[in-house]
Amino acid sequence: MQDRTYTADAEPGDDVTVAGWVHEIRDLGGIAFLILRDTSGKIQIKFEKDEMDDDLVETGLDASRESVVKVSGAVEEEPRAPTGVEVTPESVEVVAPADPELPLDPSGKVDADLSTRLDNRTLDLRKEDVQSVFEIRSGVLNAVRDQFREFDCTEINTPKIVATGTEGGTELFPITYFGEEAFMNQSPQLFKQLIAGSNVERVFEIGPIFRAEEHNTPRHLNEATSIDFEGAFCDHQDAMDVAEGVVKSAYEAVQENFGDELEAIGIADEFEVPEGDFPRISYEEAIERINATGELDEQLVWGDDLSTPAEEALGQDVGGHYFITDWPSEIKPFYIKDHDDDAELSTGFDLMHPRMELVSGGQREHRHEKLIEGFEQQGLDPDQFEYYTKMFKYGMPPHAGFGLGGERLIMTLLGLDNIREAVLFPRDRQRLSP
Ligand code: ATP
Ligand code: AMO
Repeated sequence: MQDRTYTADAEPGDDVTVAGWVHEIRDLGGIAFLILRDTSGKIQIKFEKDEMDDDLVETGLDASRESVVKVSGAVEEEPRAPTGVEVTPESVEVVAPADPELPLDPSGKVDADLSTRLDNRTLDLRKEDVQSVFEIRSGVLNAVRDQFREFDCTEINTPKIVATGTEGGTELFPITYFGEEAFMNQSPQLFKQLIAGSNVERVFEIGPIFRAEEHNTPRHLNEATSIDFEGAFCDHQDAMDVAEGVVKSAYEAVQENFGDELEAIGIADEFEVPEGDFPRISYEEAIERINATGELDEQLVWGDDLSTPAEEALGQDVGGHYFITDWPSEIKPFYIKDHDDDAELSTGFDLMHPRMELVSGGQREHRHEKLIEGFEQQGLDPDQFEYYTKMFKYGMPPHAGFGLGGERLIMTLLGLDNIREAVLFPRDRQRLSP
């Protein structure tokens, strides 16, 4: 609409046409107000019943909440109006009426449960706090892209329909691909390595990953957004530097550009950009510290994975973002390289937020024979991965990388309780539509 003015741009003295949703109608008798809402904010439309055309007053005041209306008129200063200005209408048109029975209240006065919100996402997104989450999500992905470009990375896109899994055989969604068994990809892992081994050298991808996890938790999705990095001639320390830079860039961008949105979400006062270097704690030290908290029923021993209570205990102890490094080789995947001087210790790392894991990464095994050995040790058939392993015969440089869960980044950054709040249309055990 070329002739349309955003409500936020309406200045006293302007003649404007504004269009948006009926947020609220307040009828005080002789005078009534329609609060019109658009993407930029809200504006008050004033109806003086005795002084205005009856049809115009009726059209405006009979419009049901959430109907789309278009109003033309003059903007005037009015200190009592919520934004300090109001429009005296010359014409009012109902562009799209709304059924008065709304499944949820976009004004936010009546709370709806998450399931109702997700079933009616269009209405849910009309709430300022919900819209703000997704404005911030978009801004975070922009900041992350900019940060990767600063690190000389090329953005890539890899296939999501694949022949083999990489992150543990039980979490694959099988599909039929022209009569053959195929899967939805769990991670761009093997593809990003294949590209980092070319002249492209440093790559990143922001794309969907699919995990057929049966469980229903506040921090797992069946379709998530993975922010992946892979760099040739990088080791695990370099990859940790990149992961730290990317996470910090997200916080900095939000601090710099999204003050109003933080306000709308109600966290402007407590939002902080993480300061200083993220501590790098070895797995060995991590389990000692967790055991020392006394929070767990059973003491952890070398080789144990960290349970959610263990992660939480350590998160509280550390109090900010931190890395866990030097994991036991046996609990990291085949593509993670072991330390040269100790085959029991891997170069794998996780980047943790006090609430949960955000990132996994490590240096990769780039030596062909060792890679094949790693497959066999993990009970995988290297023949199935020949498309990948054979490229390691033609000059595969040392390389390292990581995967960062996009929704976990947003969820922890904004203090959201449930990861589903960070996705427009989440896929979980119970939810396949919308
Ligand atoms: P990654 O995929 O790298 O392992 P993650 O955070 O998804 O990252 P998981 O191994 O899936 O890690 O799970 C980590 C922890 O999450 C588990 O040790 C467990 O404590 C917790 N967890 C997993 N499934 C469930 C579940 N169904 N209910 C509660 N907690 C769970
Ligand atoms: P990993 O399996 O740890 O590692 O995944 C990386 C990060 O992705 C996020 N994530 C999820 N987020 C929401 N729901 C899920 N079901 C889910 N699963 C994973 C987490 C996790 O830390 N290929 C390796 C990465 C690498 O080494 O480069 C990988 O996929 O934030």
